[in-house]
Amino acid sequence: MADLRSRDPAAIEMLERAQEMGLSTAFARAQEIKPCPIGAQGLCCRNCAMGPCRLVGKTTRGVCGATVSTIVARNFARMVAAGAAAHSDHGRDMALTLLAVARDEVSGYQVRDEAKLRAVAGYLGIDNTGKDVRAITEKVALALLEDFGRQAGEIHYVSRATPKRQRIWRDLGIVPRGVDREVVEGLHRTHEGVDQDASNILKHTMRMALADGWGGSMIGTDVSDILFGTPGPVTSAANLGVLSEDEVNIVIHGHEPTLSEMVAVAAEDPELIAYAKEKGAKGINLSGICCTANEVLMRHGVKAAGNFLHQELAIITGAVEVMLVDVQCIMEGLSDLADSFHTKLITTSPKARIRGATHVEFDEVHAYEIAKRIVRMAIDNFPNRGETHIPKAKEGLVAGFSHEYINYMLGGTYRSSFRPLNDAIVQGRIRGVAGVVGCNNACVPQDSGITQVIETLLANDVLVATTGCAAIGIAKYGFLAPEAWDKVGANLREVCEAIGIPPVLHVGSCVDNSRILTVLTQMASEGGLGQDISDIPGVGICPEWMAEKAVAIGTYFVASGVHVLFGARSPVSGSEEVVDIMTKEWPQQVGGGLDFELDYDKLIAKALAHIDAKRAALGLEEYKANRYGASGDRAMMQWLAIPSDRRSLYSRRPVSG
Ligand code: SF4
Ligand code: MSK
Repeated sequence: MADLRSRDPAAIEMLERAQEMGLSTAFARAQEIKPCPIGAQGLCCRNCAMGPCRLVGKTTRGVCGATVSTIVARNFARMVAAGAAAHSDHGRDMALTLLAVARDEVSGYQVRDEAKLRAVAGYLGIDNTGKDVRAITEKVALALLEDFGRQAGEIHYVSRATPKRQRIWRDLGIVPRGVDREVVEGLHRTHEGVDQDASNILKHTMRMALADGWGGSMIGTDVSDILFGTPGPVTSAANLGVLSEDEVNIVIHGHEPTLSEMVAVAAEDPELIAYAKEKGAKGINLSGICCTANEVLMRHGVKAAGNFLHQELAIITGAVEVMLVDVQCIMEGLSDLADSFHTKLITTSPKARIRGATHVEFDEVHAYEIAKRIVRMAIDNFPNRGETHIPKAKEGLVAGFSHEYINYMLGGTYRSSFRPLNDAIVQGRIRGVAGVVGCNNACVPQDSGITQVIETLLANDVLVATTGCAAIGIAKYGFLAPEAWDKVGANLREVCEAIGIPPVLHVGSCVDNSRILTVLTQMASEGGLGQDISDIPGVGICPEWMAEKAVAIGTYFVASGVHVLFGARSPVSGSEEVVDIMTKEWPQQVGGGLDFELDYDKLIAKALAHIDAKRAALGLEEYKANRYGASGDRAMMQWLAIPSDRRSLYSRRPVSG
């Protein structure tokens, strides 16, 4: 019988060790703590001191008279507000770093991708032709920062959407003005006694989410690319087996790439490597957890120790000298666990401190010195290591498919285009596309939903793009490696082999879901698949979500025209009216709906039915399995056979824009 805690044998191995050692983990706590059924359905309101009001049984109104649908909608809106705030605060910090780079206020950072800088300047209406890169950088940073505090008008990147999408947003009155304004207004509207119409609350929820997707997150992605380089394919590995028995293990965890980029550089500093050897280690081994892992994986090939539910398990190996965290998705339980081993848990953000952790505050001005100091702390801790137990499991992967690289790989430097992808969908070689994203959730078996969904979509010739913990999750089972072709439908396999891509494209971290918006917009603009994202045979799926950020992402995809399915939990099941608004009213308004479907078989069936309905609406031929054979040129296999230090001789550079 399948283990109900995780599909990953490495996780089970570590959970057995935890049990033997009497250690508490999220897996165990999820069994012990039964979720409140009232709150889980969105039916508990604690927005004022006359409550909390729990609307169950005969209670259909709160003390103030609030209805079930108002309360469920308000709770959902507040989740989206928090999620949008988290992504956007990350984006703001990136933009502030860019400004500091332009003004020479920091050392260690620079504009690494000038082509991307010029492309972003173009989106912002800034003259991008001059030679003064510093001046362009400053103008770009200031324009991006305007998008947070703007009081009226529209955020800049609205202009990157298709004309049809822009019209839909304007007609509905949901074009975001400024990121901060939409989130503040969302919290105001959901305060006791303000907006009491579920449909109206949820309409503003879309506006907040759009401020995230086309604002904060897209800014986060663009600035990271400008400062650290736009990703192209890299090979690496995932799972706890990437930890090393004889090297100093530093695990970086969280979200923002500013510190982790510096640590990646410091870990290769010959002086520090020599110091590690002095202490008896063979070297320094850097790996990542959650989205920090994705950021440094796709730019440096740094290995991924695991996804969200692996953070505690990494410490339980006893082999981690330092776990370095910044913001988001960091479990407070890490602190107690670290106390049971020699591991130093180091917090770095003034926004996120944890009792019991060592705090080394990060600032961009002294970034490299701080990174070196932390690496040194890890080395000093190596001799304190006790008994270790590192699972062997790890899988190879190819990551780093930025939208620029996808564009380039389909057509080459001089004819970059989404035409081959669109043609493959039109012909039925690719049935449709799916973004499979999001977290692990300790209340469902780890990775089970992610793998079932992706395996079945691939077998049905659906091309999958993935981000966040879903990306690391699926990587652990080998699906980001070319061998995954064996598990792919014959039609899709032929296309992947011909282009030279794995069938699951690793697109990045959580903020990089904005790359999927860009890809979909470019597909819509290419022609042949309608005029807008909502016409494309595609779906968004979040099988194992847990974070408020995930519902913000789901909502901005819906508002951008994508039909989105969530597994694991429904935070709106308490109100039929809210469910109807999301599944019936939203598709009428914006072309996409949000459907919480907890049965994975049904979720997959709904996704395929939606893709087929979109194909039919476009007048495309009905999809047929095995219509095309497996005859591709195995380009990716050949590419991987080239030693990594010689690959640049063979591969053309991805272009920005
Ligand atoms: Fe209860 Fe209304 Fe107060 Fe909510 S706002 S806690 S429903 S009285
Ligand atoms: S880290 S938000 S657990 S995907 Fe981006 Fe993973 Fe979800 Fe955090």
